[in-house]
Amino acid sequence: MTETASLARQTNDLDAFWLPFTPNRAFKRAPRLIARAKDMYYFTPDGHAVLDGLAGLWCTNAGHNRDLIVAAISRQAAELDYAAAFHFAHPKSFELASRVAALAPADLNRVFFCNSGSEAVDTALKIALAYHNARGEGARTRLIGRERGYHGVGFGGISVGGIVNNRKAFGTLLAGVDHLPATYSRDQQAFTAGEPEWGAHLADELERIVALHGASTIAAVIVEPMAGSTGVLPPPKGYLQRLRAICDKHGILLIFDEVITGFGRLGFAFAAERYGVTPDLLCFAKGITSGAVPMGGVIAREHIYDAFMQGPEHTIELFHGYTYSAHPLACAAGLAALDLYRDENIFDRAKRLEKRYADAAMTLKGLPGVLDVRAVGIAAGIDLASRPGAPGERGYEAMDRAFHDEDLVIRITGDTLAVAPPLIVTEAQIAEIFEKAARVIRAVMT
Ligand code: PXG
Repeated sequence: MTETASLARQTNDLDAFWLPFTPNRAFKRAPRLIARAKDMYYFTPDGHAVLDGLAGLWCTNAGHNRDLIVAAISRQAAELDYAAAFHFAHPKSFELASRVAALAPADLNRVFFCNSGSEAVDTALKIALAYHNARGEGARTRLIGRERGYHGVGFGGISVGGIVNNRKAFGTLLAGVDHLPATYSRDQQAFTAGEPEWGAHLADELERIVALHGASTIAAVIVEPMAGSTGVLPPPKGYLQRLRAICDKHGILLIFDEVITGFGRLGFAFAAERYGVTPDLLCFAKGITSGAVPMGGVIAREHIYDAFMQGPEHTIELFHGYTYSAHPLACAAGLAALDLYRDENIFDRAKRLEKRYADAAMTLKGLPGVLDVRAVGIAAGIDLASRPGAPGERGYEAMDRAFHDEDLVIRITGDTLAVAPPLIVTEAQIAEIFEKAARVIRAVMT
């Protein structure tokens, strides 16, 4: 070790780590450090307990450091650290795929594994293109996303995504992408708990896009059933059904990005079940392992998979995959997480708590500067008025104060707060989270 490196270790130098999606300079001036976690709590290096109001980043749905998952990972690490998933496989990959397929509705029953939500999205987009290609409809190359959509940070995901800051610095992105309008209108739906009545007609914009480009050029439409990252936007009543019908009419695949909504966030294994709409491809990540090991994947309907199963049997059907697809530690963590979800009825628990959660979130209505509160499942978005000329400043201060003054982790996007705790949250903790949030909101309204 060089002298400098050894000094850096001793001083725990903050310079080398370039933090993702973080204002690095502000963070390094006043770091928010987390050293341990258990169930609903993080602990700072000095042992301070901090309530986790965001389930990690929408992923630790069963709570942190659950014994069953910890034990499964450590057993697996000792037994089989790695096995390739190209041309070989280990038993738990099949077991986990079967368990995931059993949770998904209808004939969504073929599971492709990757390592993150971004990879899941790029995988789904590539499967959609290759599916049409395999069926002799190779002219279907256009992909349709939605304004305010978040589909991770790969080039596919930011191309179909609809968040300007995630797109504008990164060149021309994928060609041939169009966007549906966002489904949110404050005038029409402020302070609605659950799915708003207004907005199903916005699905008809897909007909306009089809008329513009021609159905025979469009491969797929991708949406989050509930947009999480841009501030918890539940789908308008009937909207997803209408998208499904228009896709069917024109032979367009429908992809649900359930990276946040999967594994219980909306009270069901998948939002597809809550809304009674079956997509052709479903992206998942995060909750599959309750956040403990990186993993993502795509569930395909059987006929999609079958369309690839042609040609000589020794040939590869889909030229796509990752070194760590179906990683043994991720599969072990995934199986343990699914056991916990089942044995503790965690999805049902989320469903039962939904009304209590929405009521608690709505107590923020009427506080100064609160422009809207939305709640669905165990998720809430709270829009705060921006400080004149300084968009995002109030939100950032709220997140920082929540951590330092209230021992609470919440998420921000601009001046919108997101609150989505692990699904093991108790009624008392729900009340506590929103009482803390109320004090933070009052404090930043100066
Ligand atoms: N799709 C959706 C719907 C997501 O929410 C991704 C894809 C990408 O997943 P990965 O694993 O590649 O990060 C996500 C990720 C937030 C926040 O603050 C949300 C995500 C990630 C980080 C922060 O809302 N979602």
